[in-house]
Amino acid sequence: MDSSILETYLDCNIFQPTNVDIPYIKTKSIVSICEELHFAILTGARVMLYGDYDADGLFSMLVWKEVFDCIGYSNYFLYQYTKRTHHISPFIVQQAIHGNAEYIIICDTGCSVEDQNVLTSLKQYGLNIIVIDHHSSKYDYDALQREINVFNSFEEQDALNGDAVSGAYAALLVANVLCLDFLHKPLANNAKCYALASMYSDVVDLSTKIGVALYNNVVLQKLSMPAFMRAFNRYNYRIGKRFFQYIFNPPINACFRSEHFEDLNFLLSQKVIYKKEKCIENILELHQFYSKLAATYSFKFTQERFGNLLYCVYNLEEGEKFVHIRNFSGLIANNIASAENCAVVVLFKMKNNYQGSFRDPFKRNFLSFFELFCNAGGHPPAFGITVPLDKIDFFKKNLIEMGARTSDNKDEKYIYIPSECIETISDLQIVALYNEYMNTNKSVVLKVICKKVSLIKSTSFYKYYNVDLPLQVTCVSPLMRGSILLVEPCICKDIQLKEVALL
Ligand SMILES: [Mn+2]
Repeated sequence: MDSSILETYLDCNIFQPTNVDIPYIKTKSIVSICEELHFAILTGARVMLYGDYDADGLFSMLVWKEVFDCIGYSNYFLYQYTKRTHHISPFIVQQAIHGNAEYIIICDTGCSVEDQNVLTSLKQYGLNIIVIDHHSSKYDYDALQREINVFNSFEEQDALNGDAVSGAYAALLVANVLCLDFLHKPLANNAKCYALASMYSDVVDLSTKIGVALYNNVVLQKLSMPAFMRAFNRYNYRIGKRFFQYIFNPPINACFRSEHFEDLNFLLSQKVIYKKEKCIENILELHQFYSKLAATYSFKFTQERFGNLLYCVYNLEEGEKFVHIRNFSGLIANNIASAENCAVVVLFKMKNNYQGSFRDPFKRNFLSFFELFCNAGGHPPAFGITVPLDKIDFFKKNLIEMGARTSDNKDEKYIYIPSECIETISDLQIVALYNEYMNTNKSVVLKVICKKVSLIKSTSFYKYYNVDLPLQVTCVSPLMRGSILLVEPCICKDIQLKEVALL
């Protein structure tokens, strides 16, 4: 790719070399898991799959399902989601026994102190346990490795060049060694699609070497979607950031946050998934319902402004009709943050504590500050918070200080490129691809001053304009000559230029 003007704006190293192979990483722990699974497969043992209660956990489970389907191994079953937790659910024990499991692959959880009881009882029933996780934990990893077969990509990040991966990608790395070295069969393409989906759902930086390799493998090779994924793809998007961030991941998240598992469990039990499936319809409606509910709740919070920080609280009564709204604090914080254009703390006051989320639209690192005075975990500009009832004054005192020090946003939300830099479709392609990798960093937008504008067509959602760029601009707001516009090159069906803001 040669575009010298773009090189001055973008870190073009990300494109070089064109890296499309799923990394082949063979740690001692991965090899011993593969030996165990290889033996299970050779002896026809019954395998149970378990994933954490979130999109990444589900996708981890589906990585293994797809790997087994692809090699023609059918003696396995999936955990049925029951009651939400982020440690291994105690319900795993009865399901394992009831399903006659001999092996269990536990994904996206399992390494923490709180998991040890369940692991012990599984062992007492004679089950062979495999844990694949990517979370840091206070439990001693060496000790855990002596007790069970475990690969934790966070603990073993040196083998991954220091880069982070999602739970499902960690599962894929293990499956890759299993398929290449032990089974001598190709790694399921569908499994790669789920691993990629999880990098977006778990907000793990995709612009790393290992991340770019997965993206390229799936997207540049134009892999087709697994049926379960395709069932959600009503607007025929291509696999990419937009599809995962707007179409596929949000309804899946809604199932977990609303703790509504009936439709999801049903779909997971099906051999064939039809596009017009009623359960898909239900999940999409559930998502719509909770998006609207979150938007409504956004106005119910009392707001206090500390400098450039907004502090929002809502008292969740015990008889509250929609108790699960407490799991949507991230969505509410997003709503408020984008309306107010500032960093936001959103807290639900509950019976025993406050819990909620922090969001910064400018993607600054606030997590390390919050960790100093409260229980916070997640990603630097987007994380969850819990505060005990009696610590709220201390928490507020810290917010006030932080607010006073938080600068007005000299920091920009995007990387801006003047639209004159874009001459050809291939320039746009470079920017669009760059944006695909940027799931945790700022994306690139073109600043367009409309010297000429002509409306091409208009639908109920969008207007399409010609504005002196190699592609039409998709816009919600009306444009006229002299309008100043920010547009983001992205990939939905093809490359598109989507309006970000009308200045
Ligand atoms: Mn995860």
